[in-house]
Amino acid sequence: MTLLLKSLPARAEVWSRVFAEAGLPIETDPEAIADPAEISVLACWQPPEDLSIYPNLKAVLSVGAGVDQMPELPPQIMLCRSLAPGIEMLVRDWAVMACLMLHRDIPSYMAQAEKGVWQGLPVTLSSQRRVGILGMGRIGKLLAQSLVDLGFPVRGWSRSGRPVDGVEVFGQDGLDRVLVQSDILICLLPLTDETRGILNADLFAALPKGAHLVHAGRGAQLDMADMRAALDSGQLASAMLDVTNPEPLPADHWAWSDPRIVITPHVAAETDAEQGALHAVAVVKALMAGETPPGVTNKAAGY
Ligand code: NDP
Ligand code: OXD
Repeated sequence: MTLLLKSLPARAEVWSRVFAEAGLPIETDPEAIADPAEISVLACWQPPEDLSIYPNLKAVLSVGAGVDQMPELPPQIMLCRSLAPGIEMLVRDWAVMACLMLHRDIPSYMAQAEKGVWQGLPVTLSSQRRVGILGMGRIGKLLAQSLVDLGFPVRGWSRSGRPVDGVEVFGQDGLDRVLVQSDILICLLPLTDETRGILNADLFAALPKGAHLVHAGRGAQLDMADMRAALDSGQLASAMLDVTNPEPLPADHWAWSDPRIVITPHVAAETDAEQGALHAVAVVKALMAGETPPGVTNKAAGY
């Protein structure tokens, strides 16, 4: 059972070593494959258009947490995502930072700094700033724990409404109950048919006036024009975005120079090569044992 990795040479080197240590075969150069029928798993960000060249392919493994960049796969091919543990910790760190930056008015202080203004702004206790998290999966759960530890009251929203310690989690029909109590709203949803464009005028209108937005899900979930209108009306006070619509954000896009918005270029997480390779080993071993591989996605749900 051979895994084919489509990635950069530096990553290929790490994966080759980890697979050798695990005693499993790996290919990192599609041109060097003698018999394509030996390839059972393809690890990549995006697969080649024609997968029929690998007639025994069992699974495609995304090297990132998201799978929205993947095309529709034939029904017999599983779609997995990376569960490399560094991913959720890095996004958690980024989202805690973003939440604290908006909580402590850093965009306003950055705007004041541009003009050399030394002026304090009113301070709010974390216990008085309610946070709502859209998406209570691997990242959302970890983030919620950190924010609870910092004293923020946290509510979460997920498809299932599955309970999470210390957090009130609402299911699909509870979105409004989360929004109405979200002074800071954090989006960590996967991009699916149901979540595309979810951060729009209607959603912003359901937030308390002057709320803050943190977005690290996917750019296509955000209507940037609606966000701008909400900022202009004061419905939103500020936003911190790791993902934008479109992506990359063009150099002359209005959002870059809007003092109410802080942007990072989709860098909240990067899959650690070693951890990614170890997860891929676990995927291959599970397939060899006839077990469900870790990180397998629900194709119908889209994540
Ligand atoms: P998970 O699959 O572990 O969690 C997804 C969460 O979203 C689950 O709680 C799920 O509900 C919920 N959800 C999905 N669809 C809906 C819906 N229609 N309505 C309500 N809730 C929904 O994903 P991760 O936490 O690992 O990652 C989340 C996303 O973060 C990724 O898909 C990716 O888009 C983004 N990401 C961004 C990165 C960056 O660098 N900016 C890095 C890594 C990830 P349920 O629990 O019921 O299944
Ligand atoms: C991911 C990402 O999905 O980096 O891993 O966005």
